[in-house]
Amino acid sequence: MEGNLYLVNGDIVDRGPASLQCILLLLAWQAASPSTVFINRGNHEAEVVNLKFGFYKELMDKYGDYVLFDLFQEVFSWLPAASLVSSRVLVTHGGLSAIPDLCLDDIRALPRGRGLQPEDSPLLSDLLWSDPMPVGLGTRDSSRGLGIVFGQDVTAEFLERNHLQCLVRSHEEISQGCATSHPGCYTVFSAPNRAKGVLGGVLTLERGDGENLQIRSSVFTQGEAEDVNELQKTMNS
Ligand SMILES: [Mn+2]
Repeated sequence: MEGNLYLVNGDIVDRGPASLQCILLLLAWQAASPSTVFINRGNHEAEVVNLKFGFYKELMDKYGDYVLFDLFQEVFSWLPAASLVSSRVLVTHGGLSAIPDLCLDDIRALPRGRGLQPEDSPLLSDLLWSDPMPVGLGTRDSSRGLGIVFGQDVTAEFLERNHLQCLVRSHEEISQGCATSHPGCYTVFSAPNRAKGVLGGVLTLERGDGENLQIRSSVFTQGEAEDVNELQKTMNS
């Protein structure tokens, strides 16, 4: 809708047989309206993951051309690791890092381009691969093999240090589309029916009267656009 900004939080490919159409459509929207459409990098916008989870095979089946795969890796390496909304909400695909005293400037300083892969940078890898712990404090290694798991104390300290309201991330399938993973950390997952019955989630961030943004969650089901907003609720104010 006119006047809205749209941020897609990564993992656009490796999600079924039409990943190519999804990423091309998003890139076309971004090219047509670069000040309106924003795309964060997910852990699936990466070479080793694409080789294993479908995007490489999809490109080879459709075009049989490794050069195209290489071009996509170049494009993916230019996608930002995170986006900052109204200086108050940090949106990244995975989560936080165990790097001490992590600041927004550390994220801004991350290199991009030239085919850079997440495993080339510990911070980039953590931002794209980490998960919040629902309970428990501190940080631990992740069973995913990359990234960490982090507690609400890590989130709270990061938000305080960077004068942020909250962290929004994706990366985990949430059957109800959106959830509060722990205080200050929301998860939104927007691929309905990835597993049967999974809802697609959308978070809407709006300026309110005060400093904080108002965050509302909505869900949709596959192929039923009329259901958008049907289950809207306010997550905080
Ligand atoms: Mn992911």
